[in-house]
Amino acid sequence: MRLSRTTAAAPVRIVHLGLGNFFRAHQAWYTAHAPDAQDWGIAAFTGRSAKLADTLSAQDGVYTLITREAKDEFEVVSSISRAHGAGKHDAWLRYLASPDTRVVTLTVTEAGYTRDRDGGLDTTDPAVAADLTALRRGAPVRTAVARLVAGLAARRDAGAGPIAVVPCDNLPGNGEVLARLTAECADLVAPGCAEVASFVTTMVDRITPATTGADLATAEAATGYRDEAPVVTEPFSEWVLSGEFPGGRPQWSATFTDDVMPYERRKLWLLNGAHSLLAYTAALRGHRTVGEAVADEVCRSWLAEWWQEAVPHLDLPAADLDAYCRALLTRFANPGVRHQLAQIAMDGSQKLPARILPVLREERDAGRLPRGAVRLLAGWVCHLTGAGVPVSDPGAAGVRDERDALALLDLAGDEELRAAVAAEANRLRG
Ligand code: CS2
Repeated sequence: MRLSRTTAAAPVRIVHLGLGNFFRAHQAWYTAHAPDAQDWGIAAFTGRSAKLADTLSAQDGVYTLITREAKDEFEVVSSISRAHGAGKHDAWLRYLASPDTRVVTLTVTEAGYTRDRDGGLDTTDPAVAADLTALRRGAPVRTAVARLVAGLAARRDAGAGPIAVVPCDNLPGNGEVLARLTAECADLVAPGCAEVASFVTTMVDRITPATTGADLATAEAATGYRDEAPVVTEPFSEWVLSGEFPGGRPQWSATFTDDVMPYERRKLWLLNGAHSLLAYTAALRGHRTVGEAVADEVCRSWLAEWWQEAVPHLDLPAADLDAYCRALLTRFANPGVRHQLAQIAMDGSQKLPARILPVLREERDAGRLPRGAVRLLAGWVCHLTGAGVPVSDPGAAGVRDERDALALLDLAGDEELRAAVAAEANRLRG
């Protein structure tokens, strides 16, 4: 029997860009669990391929969330009322121009923000340049910022009222980042349209690996129906938000605060930084998943070293941070979540600045050479130069050695750091 919807779909009031596993384990799940879920349906658009939208549409938007630890728990999540492929530009514009829509959420990955080295809109990126031309002609666009600007312009022209824009990617100050990019894009093609948007900054967390064929079989055996797109995730989840929702929002069971930054830095440095460290270094010891890596005491000692460097730069009580790191080790060791190092290794040039640079800079300013950060960078250099998991990072094309790699992070001038990274990379290569 095929999975299908058993309750009426909620009216669409949220539009999402970046329909994928993380969104389905996180924001869609929070929305499904809100006490007013029946009022807040989601229209979710994929970022590129329409495949997942087609698969979900064939089962009325619903899917199975498999929450894994020692055993599996299965639940059907039904907050996605409509799923659309990325190419459905007119549908996107219609939702954005509707007064019923109150919130736009985004999960487009770090690279999806198409920023230049200064954090502004990268107008030299061919996809961005093509979209700017298309926006001037009112033609369909593909990049996230251009899609948002097209939608906001349609909303402003329709007089549909203000809307909250909620980026949910691992970037510090993601609300401010997206506000800047949107304003820069709007200035070029539709001045003033971003005024209808209230940008919300968020920290999001839930470890969500790619789904495997075995997961489909497990879900079918346990539930008795066939789901072509289940999602596996861990029990832990966290969502911290700061900003205004002028048109309302679901009663999400999340943390609302004035300042997301302390949570964001804690998560980006301690969790994501640790992930990247393992993705590049543990792979050199033959491991393929985060779970395998943390079963190796050498890798655990590398994590401890990085955490010891990062923790003193965080503005949260030391005991809480200690507990946070211990909990991370348990989360990383979760036997049910087979999180591939290759998945985490992708797009390092976009991910590493948020994950290690603030700590590294402060350590260097204090005259120290932090070994954990050096090891992470050395692992990344090994990865980019052919050791470890395969490279998938358009932003790091053409890197030949540690000089090229460090230049991507604006660290090229630090000769002492370069030498340390080169020496460590040699050690890691064995
Ligand atoms: C990971 C994140 O792929 C990656 O880069 O570090 O996706 C991580 O699993 C999530 O941020 C956890 O919330």
